[in-house]
Amino acid sequence: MPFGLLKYGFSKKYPARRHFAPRGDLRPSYDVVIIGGGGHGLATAYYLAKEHGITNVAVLDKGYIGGGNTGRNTAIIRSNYLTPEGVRFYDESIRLFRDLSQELDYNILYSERGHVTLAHTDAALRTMRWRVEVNKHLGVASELVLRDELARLVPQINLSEHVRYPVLGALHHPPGSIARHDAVAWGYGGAASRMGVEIHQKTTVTDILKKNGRVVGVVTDRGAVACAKTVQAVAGDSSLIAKMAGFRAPILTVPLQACVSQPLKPFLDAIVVSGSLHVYVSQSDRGELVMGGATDPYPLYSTRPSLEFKEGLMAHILELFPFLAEVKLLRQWSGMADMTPDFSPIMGLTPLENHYIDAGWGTWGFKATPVAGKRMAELVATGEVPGLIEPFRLSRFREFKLLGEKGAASVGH
Ligand code: PYC
Repeated sequence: MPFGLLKYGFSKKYPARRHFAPRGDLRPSYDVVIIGGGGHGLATAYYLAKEHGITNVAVLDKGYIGGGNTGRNTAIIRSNYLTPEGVRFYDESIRLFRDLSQELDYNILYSERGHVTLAHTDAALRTMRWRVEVNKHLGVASELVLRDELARLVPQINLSEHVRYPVLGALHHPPGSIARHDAVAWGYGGAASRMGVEIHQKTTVTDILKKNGRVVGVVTDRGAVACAKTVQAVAGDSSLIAKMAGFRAPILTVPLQACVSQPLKPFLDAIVVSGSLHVYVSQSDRGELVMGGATDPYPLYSTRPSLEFKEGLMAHILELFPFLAEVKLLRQWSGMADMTPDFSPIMGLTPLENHYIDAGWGTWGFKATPVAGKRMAELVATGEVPGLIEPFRLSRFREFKLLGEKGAASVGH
């Protein structure tokens, strides 16, 4: 038995480490206030402290860590996007994810499985080819596979030609991975907290104080604090906080539901996606199938799951894996997807000089957590927009420089 385990098990001198220092009073002022204690906000705080030595930072969250969208997704990580800007950005995220457990001294259960996006039509095959070429050009492993190779990669898929949507081929992306989503937030939060960052859970920002086009502080339900800079990283509430800051974000918020089955013996190694059937599924280390489908078809701020979604998703899952018919579901949940017109996120400067935005993640916020945090921290610390996130600037909508990424969505819209 490892010595560490004995030490912690038998001695009162070694209490288990808390994730974060207990919440104290808010200080009168901070160098940086980060609104939103999800993965992105905490990762930004971590890289501010670690790479830029800025530790007079408060992360404010209206709920609890891991309780928002960070814990309400299906934890898929990939970089097989359609636009070169998207591919480069998510590729850096994968590189950071690979070493994250060691970097944070916290096991995020990162597991590289391969990601398979099924094509059921010629049009889908064409888009896959396009993505493969963009990916390979940028050094990202992706390939088009036809039915024989697919049968080898994922032998459990129903490849019959006598079904509604026979599978023609797939985009295979070996780096596709899963991780434990809330552990990513706990890991970043814990490491940031150990470097002096304050994490204030159950602290709601109710206003942003401005003077001469600059932020001077924020008002919270626990009092006002002054600050030199603010970052908003509040998936699901992005338009509301932007409104407080005095500008409009081109975002519509729609619910995205998902569910998890009872644990099963491991049978599915790859992450399997079908855009035509509106299905994505992976098997967690606990054996549960983590499954999701299309966004709800209307904007809404509600995390209430529906029976209609579950019935529709199960019908589609059974077309791919008919042998799952008797499997029971354990849980169902809903997250909020902040959709932009071009399906790419918004990162960088805002009309308020010292207020920075990290928003519009739609259905890919989790997989961007490390890179968004690292590059937002660089922006906040240096005032220079890093090249990797510059294409995602808010002003692109005014400039008609959109970054159409819908063709890379796993989620139906
Ligand atoms: O983009 O891989 C994805 C994804 C899966 C579920 C939500 N987004």
